[in-house]
Order: sequence, then C-alpha cells, then structure tokens
Amino acid sequence: MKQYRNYIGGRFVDSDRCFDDVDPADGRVVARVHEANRAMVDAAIAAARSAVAGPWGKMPVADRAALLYRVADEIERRFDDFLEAEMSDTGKPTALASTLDIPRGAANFRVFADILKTAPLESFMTDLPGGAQALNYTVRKPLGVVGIISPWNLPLLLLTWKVAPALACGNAVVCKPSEETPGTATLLAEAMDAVGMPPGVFNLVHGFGPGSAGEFITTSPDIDAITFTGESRTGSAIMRAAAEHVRPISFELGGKNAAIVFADCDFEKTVDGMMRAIYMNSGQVCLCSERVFVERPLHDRFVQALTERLAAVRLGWPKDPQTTMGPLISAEHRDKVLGYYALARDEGARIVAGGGVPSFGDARDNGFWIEPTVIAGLPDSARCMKEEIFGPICHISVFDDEAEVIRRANDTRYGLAATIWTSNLNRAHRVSQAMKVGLAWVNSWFLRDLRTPFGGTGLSGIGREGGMHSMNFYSELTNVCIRIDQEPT
Ligand code: NAD
Ligand code: 6OD
Repeated sequence: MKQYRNYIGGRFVDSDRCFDDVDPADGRVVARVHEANRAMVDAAIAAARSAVAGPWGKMPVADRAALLYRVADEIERRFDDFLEAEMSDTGKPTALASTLDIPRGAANFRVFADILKTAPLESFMTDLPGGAQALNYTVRKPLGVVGIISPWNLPLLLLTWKVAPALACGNAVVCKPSEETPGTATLLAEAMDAVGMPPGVFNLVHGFGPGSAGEFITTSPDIDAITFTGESRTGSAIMRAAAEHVRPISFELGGKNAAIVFADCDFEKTVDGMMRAIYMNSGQVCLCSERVFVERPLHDRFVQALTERLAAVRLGWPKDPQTTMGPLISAEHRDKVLGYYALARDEGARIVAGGGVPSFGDARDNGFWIEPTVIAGLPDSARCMKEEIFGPICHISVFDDEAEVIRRANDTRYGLAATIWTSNLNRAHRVSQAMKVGLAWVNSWFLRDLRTPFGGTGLSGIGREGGMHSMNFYSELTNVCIRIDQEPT
C-alpha cells in the first residue's frame, strides 16, 4: 500500500497515526496517509522559520526564480505520476486532469518565477517647501512563515497557486492539503526535494481541520500569514483562529454563481460553454454556474439543448479518455449533494434531467457517483438558489429584461464569478461591470491569465491573488523615505 508522509525540514516523516486515502471512483483505499500531530506541525513551522532566517531568505532573485523553474520542470518530468495521483484521489477524468490540473501545477511556478524577475517596486519623488525633496521607495521582504490550507477539488492547481508566489517572495511555507487529496501534495514535496529546495522552505503536513493539522497551523503564534481556499464556513472558523495573533489572511471561498444567457448569444458556443461552466469537475469548481438565467425567447431551446447534451455525458473510469465526468469526492459529499436534490423537490422544483444515482453493474457502484442534473421552477428565495451545492446541478430560470436579471443575479451573499453570454458589445460591458463579483467572464468561463486579480466579494472571500496581487499579499513592504536637501551641507 502506498504511504503518503509528511515532509518537514527536508525529511519525509512517518506518523504512528494514519488514515485512508480513498479513490472515489470505486471506494478502494489507495494509500495510507500519515497524520501530523501538533509536535510535527510545530517542527514544520520551526523548520520554516530557520529556512527564512538562513540562505533562502538572502538568495538572489535569479537563483530563487531558477529553483521555481526547476520545480515546474520536475512536475512535468513526473507528469504521469502526478496525473495518476490526482485521478485516484479525485476520480476526475484524465481528459480534465491532464489538460487543467497538472499543467497548471507547473505553470503556477513558471508564471511566478517570471513575475518575480520583473516585479516593479513603487517610488515617488515628493517636492517639499523650500526646494528640498523626499525620495520614497518601497522594499519587498518576505512575510516569514506562511500557512497554506487547500481544498480537494483542484488539489495541485490550488495548492501551487499559493505555494509558488509565497516562495517567489522568499517565504517558507507549511502546507496542509485536504485530507481527501494528499497525493499530488506529497509528490510536490518529492519534487521540491529532487530539485534541491533548501530544507525547511517547503513543508507538508497531512491531516484534517479541527483538532488536527489545520487547526494547529491556524492557531500557532509562529505563523506569519494564512492563505486558505475552501468553504466559506471554514473561512469563518479560520478567521476566528487567526484573529488571536493578528496576521494577514487571504481567503478564496465558495460561490453561488450566476450565468446570464441573452437571446442574442451565439447559441452553439453558449451551450458548449455552459456545459463546462455547470458540469466541469462534476460541478465541483468554485466558479461553476449553479444559477442559470436565460432570456425568454431562447429559454425552451436552451433547456432542450442542455438536456440533450447531458444525455451524452459519459460517467466513466477516470483513465478512459472518453470519460467526460467523474464521481463526487466522497460519500459524505455525495450525501450532501443528494440532500440538495431532495430539498429541491421539497421546495417545489421540477427535475428536468438527472436527479439520481447511476448504476453501473461494476466496481463503480462502490464509488460516489451522481447524475448530472437540471432543475427548474424554484423562486429566487429557495434555499437551493441561495446555498452553494458544489455538485453537477444547475437551476434554470427565465428572465425578460436586463435590469431584472442584473438584480436577480446579484441577489446572493456570495460574489465570486459570473458568466454572461451575448453578442451585444455594449451590453457585455454594462452587465459584466454591474455584477457584484470578483470575476466576470463574457462569452467564456474559467479563461485564465494568471497575472489578473482572482478572488471574490461577500461570502466568497477576502483579498485577491494572482500576479502582483499575490506578490503584494506574500510580501512585507517597507517604504524608505529619504530627505534630499538642495543646499550642499
Ligand atoms: P473545506 O473548507 O471543507 O476544506 C478546505 C481545507 O480546510 C481542507 O484542507 C480542510 O482540512 C481544512 N479545514 C477544514 N476545517 C478547518 C479548520 N477549522 N481549521 C483549519 N483548516 C480546516 O473545503 P473543501 O470541501 O475542501 O472545498 C470545497 C469548498 O472550497 C467549496 O466551498 C468551494 O467553493 C471552495 N473553493 C473555493 C475556491 C476559490 O478560489 N474561491 C476554489 C476552490 C474551492
Ligand atoms: O484558476 C485559479 O487560479 C483558481 N484559483 C481557480 C479556482 C477554482 C475553484 O474551484
């Protein structure tokens, strides 16, 4: 049986307490995971502290960037191992993991190595009374030890999205991946080891949230910043824990995202795009559209086309290149999503497609599969319209005019993403700017330039990551102000 160990101070560390890593496609145990206890988490934090104080903290930018490029190269060299681990932890299809998760794992390191080499710093020359001047310039320094807590839905992508900029800024990190997906995080530790990352710069601890490694990180007084991606409720718990010692936090949380389909859209491209926006990764992407609003003249045609496309979705083994949708992450998460399918019925929804659990007649019946689903007929006030479900489901509503749909799309406490489908350029700008979200896509969805700000408003998060936004979060900025007198002294 494969063992996933902790990586602390440059060494792989066993624990006498282990938990199972399960493949959600068939419920098989694929690995034993060594859970870090408090002493191990403290040792990881201490190793990180020493690394920041040592040569890593003083390493020239070019050398630090070179190490980040080598991590990217190593992920690519071991592409198949990363792919295998990501698929067996999540059940996601090879068609997705090989084109999104693993390539983005490498790209995150390259992009932040590039940004590190070109990151600008501010400077201002201030005129003072009497002709003197003040030169202000900013110096970028590491924050110190960054605690990184990541979720299971895009495990390598989301972990490296934080590790890469944190290291680029000269910090050392203590990472805790989701207990559901320890595989690619462990391979990342192996990659760090293989490229010669100095001991203590990258530390990995496995475990759960409360009473385990997650809590030990967030409550430690020796962590200088916390960056977290996960559920909004967990974000609140972490915020309470982090408040004790006052330090920067960055939160990428949940969403209840709207898609707005105008009658003047390019129909085929919109249906293609919406299939991705609703069902990618079995709907387990924070950016997925769970609320779809379609303008009345297009409504029936859109519902019919989406339903036909759903019939062609292939729920298959992750390694099969023809598979287009995998299972949900766990039995517990499937129960939660099925609970929402039942709640939708109780709230009076019409089940347009799906709504149940598929049967395969093979080992997949031991996995955590669920049918992709379309529902309709709920009022905007229904719980299924307000709460994040995080499964392969959308509700389709009809709308009649632009002002109405803007108001309804914004009627949520979340504020992560919106997608708008129209061929009217003015409307595209108008509506996307009116959305109360951090990310608005037009005629596209999850189209990424990693230099742009990423994050949400309201329950969807605090702060922005991406490009210079990440560099600024992971840095301590010191402003140096020098008075320059005109008279020779
Ligand atoms: P989760 O909040 O249950 O867990 C995320 C991580 O937090 C895990 O590593 C978990 O062990 C840890 N954790 C849980 N409780 C903790 C505690 N009290 N203290 C410290 N750590 C704790 O989220 P999940 O189920 O893994 O992921 C799905 C959620 O993440 C969805 O809500 C989704 O929308 C959100 N998400 C948001 C983004 C974004 O960029 N905004 C991206 C991906 C996922
Ligand atoms: O693309 C990214 O950088 C990012 N953070 C994606 C988040 C997806 C949520 O599930």
